[in-house]
Amino acid sequence: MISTQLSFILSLQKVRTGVKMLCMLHTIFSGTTLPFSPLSSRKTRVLFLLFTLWTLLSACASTTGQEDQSPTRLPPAWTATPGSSAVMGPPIPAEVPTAAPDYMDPGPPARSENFEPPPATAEAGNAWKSAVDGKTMLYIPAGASYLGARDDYRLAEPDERPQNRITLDAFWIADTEVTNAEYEACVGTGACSTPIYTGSATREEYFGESAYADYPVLGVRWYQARDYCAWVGGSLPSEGQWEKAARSHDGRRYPWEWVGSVYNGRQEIRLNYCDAECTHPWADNSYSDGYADTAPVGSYPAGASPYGVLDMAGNVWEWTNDWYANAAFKDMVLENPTGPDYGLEKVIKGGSWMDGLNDDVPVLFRSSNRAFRSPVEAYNDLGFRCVLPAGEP
Ligand SMILES: [Ca+2]
Ligand SMILES: [Ca+2]
Ligand SMILES: [Ca+2]
Repeated sequence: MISTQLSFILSLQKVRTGVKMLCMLHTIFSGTTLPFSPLSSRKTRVLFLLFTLWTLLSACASTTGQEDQSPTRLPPAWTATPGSSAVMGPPIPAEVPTAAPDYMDPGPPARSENFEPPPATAEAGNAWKSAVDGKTMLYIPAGASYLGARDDYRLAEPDERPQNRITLDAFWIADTEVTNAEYEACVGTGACSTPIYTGSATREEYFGESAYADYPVLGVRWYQARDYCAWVGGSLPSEGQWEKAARSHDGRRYPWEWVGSVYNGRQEIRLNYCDAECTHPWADNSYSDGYADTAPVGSYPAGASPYGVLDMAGNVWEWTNDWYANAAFKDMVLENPTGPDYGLEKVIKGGSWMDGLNDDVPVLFRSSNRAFRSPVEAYNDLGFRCVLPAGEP
């Protein structure tokens, strides 16, 4: 405040000095003195006041201009939150992308008019048949289970940690992956679209071929899998639901108890993986599961989970409903978790015919293993299965 008054007085002094110098110059060059003393007449005072006012306004305008060029001013993309002095990063876009720009998602179809809700309660592992696709659904009771790998399991990856104790409502899950014949029936009603790829890794014709009717459908985007599950009246499983169906409530590492081999005690192999038939360099030549590519669904009863769910390890990877995030298990919702709100990839589970063993151990097929794929892409080692809520949805 004091400095403002000082500068005002100084500017007045400068004006007075300027007027006096003009008068002196006039006297020197004209040889005559002015007929009035500067600032003595009323007219001159008015002129003087106007001149002072103009000087002050000019000074103010130039000060504002200097502030505009100040380096402390925020760049346009960085904005302060209204009502806060904190400077935030670039604003998060209001529209979070859920699909590649070239894919227009029309949204899921209505469920089939044949839909009937499954029973609200049953015993663990009880079976019920869907009236829409004829699929056998198995009951997974409500309660606590584990999601993620134990801290002392050194072969697990960081995105499986920390292990969480979650609780889930009861639900029903398909006993096997969705087959070509089942998916074809959905396409026939108009609720589903044809797979992006109709061949498989080793078969030129696969989808639509009667020889492969009972094999898992391949080449479907996440959005197509979602649509099929909407048609049967359910959804893709959350990662929590998928993992509980695979390893039960006791948090075992695989759907079965590990006894040092991919065979059970009766020499029955538990899964379709990259075995002796497989043509990849990492093929395991010591065992044979009978298939170099996908196998008919439910071919490995020795690999059933405690609830009787089949192919939760191997045959094809399976889409889940959840977006993938590396740190999804840190500070997660523990009751009916549904994963991050958004992401770029979807979580897939279980491993496939293309994946091998590590030193005779099916490490990659552990139920807590997580991988991720783009929801708008389709793959020849990835299928899906659906879940239904217990009782009326
Ligand atoms: Ca195989
Ligand atoms: Ca599988
Ligand atoms: Ca992984």
